[in-house]
Amino acid sequence: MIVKNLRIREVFATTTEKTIEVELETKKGIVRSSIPIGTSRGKYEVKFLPVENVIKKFLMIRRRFTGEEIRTQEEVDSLLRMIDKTQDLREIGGNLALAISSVFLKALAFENDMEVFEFLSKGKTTIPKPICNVAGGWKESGKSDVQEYLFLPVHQKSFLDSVTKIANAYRQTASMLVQKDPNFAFSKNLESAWVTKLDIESTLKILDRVATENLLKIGLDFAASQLWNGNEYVYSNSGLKLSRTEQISFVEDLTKRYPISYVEDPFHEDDFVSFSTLTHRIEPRIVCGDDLYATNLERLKLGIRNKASNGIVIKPSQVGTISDTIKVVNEAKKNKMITIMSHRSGETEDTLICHLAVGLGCEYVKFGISGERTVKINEMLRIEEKLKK
Ligand code: 2PG
Ligand code: MG
Repeated sequence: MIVKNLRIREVFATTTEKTIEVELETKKGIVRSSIPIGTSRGKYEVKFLPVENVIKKFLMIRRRFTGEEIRTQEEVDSLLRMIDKTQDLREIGGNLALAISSVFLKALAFENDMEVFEFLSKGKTTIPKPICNVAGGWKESGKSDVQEYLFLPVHQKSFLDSVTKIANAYRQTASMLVQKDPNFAFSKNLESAWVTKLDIESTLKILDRVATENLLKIGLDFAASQLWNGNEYVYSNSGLKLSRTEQISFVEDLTKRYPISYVEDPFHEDDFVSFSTLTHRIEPRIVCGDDLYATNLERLKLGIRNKASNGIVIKPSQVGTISDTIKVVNEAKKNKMITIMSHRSGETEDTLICHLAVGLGCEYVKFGISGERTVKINEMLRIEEKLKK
């Protein structure tokens, strides 16, 4: 595949911040890739450079690709790693690296007349299950105790069936919040989840009823690096202040009293030991690391050695290239960990993560359920239809 042209432009993310879109032209046609923006970025992620800097960097490195013949994803990603030798891609920016890496993945699939998920998958694939953010708060809308309250299916008949149940549950959650939360005003946060400042127990009582009625389970993303003040976990709405060991017992107790089957980042991003204790105590529930691993192979290996968790959140924008993303998914799968391909709070209409999730055989996809998040949900439905043929 010969690169005829490679272009960049500024586009908007759903947060109204600017991000980048890279466009690749070959004899076959044009494909594009745009990059999401995280709000609570983990400290182990690759560096995200401001759009103006990225454009300058792009103009400097574009000639390394244009006119070249590219045959594999590895060629693109090793070239990127040769151009920027820093681990965290601080020279060109993880956002620029991923835009280039992923646009080449799309072009290579296109060149082979395949959809990206088909191009990536080896043999038979199954559709992942959805985990959807339905309520919360956080930086953009005032803190809630837990960054995200999520719903996930118990068993999956089909992706469509699971999402239908979650969508019903999402609407019912709003009806219950109207009754129980005097401040509830149908506001939505950056991921189009309902904003509530009810404390954790009151929120879980509502979600328990709704989940049970819809045959769903509850997930919690504590994003606990944001709760940790260096000494204890501070929950502003409940007024709780918990030590490391109290936090372990607190989360364990919640999972035993409510139908919670998924817990993300219950401890700050350096506490492998508490992760390991909790995982051991509450298995087979999923305990997974997002900021803990930052989709980084070395961090994942550290987690595996410590038996820190049985699940890992995968965000390509945390690591910067498609090849690195694939390595992390494969290592996690080799160690029987559950992989959850996830959106970020700032998204674009790009649906690549759907294809990566299916093509790499992830067990779950984590999206929002409402608003612009339906772009991803609907792409999953198209893929599901294709898989059934
Ligand atoms: C998370 C995400 C997405 P961010 O913490 O899991 O839901 O947020 O945008 O900060 O990656
Ligand atoms: Mg998270």
